[in-house]
Amino acid sequence: MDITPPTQSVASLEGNSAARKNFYNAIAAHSMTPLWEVLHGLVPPSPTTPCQPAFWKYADVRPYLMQSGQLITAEEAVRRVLILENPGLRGQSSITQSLYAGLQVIMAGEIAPSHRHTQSALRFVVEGHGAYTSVDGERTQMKPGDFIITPSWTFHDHGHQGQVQVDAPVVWLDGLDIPMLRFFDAGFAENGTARQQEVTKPEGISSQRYGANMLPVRYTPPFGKTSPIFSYPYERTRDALHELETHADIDAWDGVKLRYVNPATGGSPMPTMATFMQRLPAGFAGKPYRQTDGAVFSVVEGSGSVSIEHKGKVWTFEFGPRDHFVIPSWHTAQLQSTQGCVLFSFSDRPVHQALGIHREERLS
Ligand code: GTQ
Repeated sequence: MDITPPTQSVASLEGNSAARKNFYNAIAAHSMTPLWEVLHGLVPPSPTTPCQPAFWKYADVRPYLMQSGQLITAEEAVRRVLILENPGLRGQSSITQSLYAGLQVIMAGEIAPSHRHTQSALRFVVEGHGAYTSVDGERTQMKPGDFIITPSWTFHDHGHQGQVQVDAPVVWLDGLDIPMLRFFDAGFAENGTARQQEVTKPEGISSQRYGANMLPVRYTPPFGKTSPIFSYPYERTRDALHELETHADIDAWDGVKLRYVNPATGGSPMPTMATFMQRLPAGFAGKPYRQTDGAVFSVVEGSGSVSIEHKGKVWTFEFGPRDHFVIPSWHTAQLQSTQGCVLFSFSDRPVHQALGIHREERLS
């Protein structure tokens, strides 16, 4: 058997570039393209996200939120939101490749009409009092620091019960899995038949039924893979973090960090998004870490800084209350706080975990 390799020399192969171009053009007409030209980018040695570290200072953002309140009503806008668009993903309404974030503002007396969609939503209340959200016939009051859920395909509307022209607007962070559902082409939506859905249940009933570390004996999940609790009030989260800071070990990377759970499963509150609250004690200088799930942060209390490093480039954001920032996938982050602070964050970690692709490195 002849095992001599093909005799074409490297030099003559290089002379092939015109022939290759012709070949690529020929196959392009048949909707084909050569893998060898793109292979390295398709399976990179480590994540190469276009998502950039980004920072929104609330003092810069707030005046625009208030201006939007003069330009359009919540009713006309349906949702009066300024999208926090990642500078590396402009035009895509995305804060990371898989996640959407925006700041929604509702003025006293306004209503954001009822609709539902397959996209899951989280609300993290940033400022103001008097707003509520209704989900599946139950109203939940929104207070600063509360984490509230809108499960996939449940009718929801928002409102502000304060006195028109008197009470301050309410602002919350919306976190949705919009880019993920767009990727999967699995988005459906419809409007409610009424502006506001009928309130059919007493306020707080879901917390009483599912939120006391107990479940009904014959529990069936009311919202599929999503937590049966709509509201995780800040009061309880804050107390837990405060006690843990005083009486438990402080993690060298995270400070004191808790994840919110679906009480029926112990898993994340929503199938696509994990949510966290952490406290950095005063004088905390965290060790560096990186993880595949890019994360969006909302600063609740206190101040500090985050330093983000990637491929020799460094970003440093000095943050205070109501500021927002993003740590992209596989960027090395280090948290620091002189005064102490509380940080809310969310990411697409449950999806990474479901797929068995989640990676985390805690560096020293
Ligand atoms: O409140 O239903 O920021 O449907 C984006 C899409 C909020 C909402 C957003 C939405 C909503």
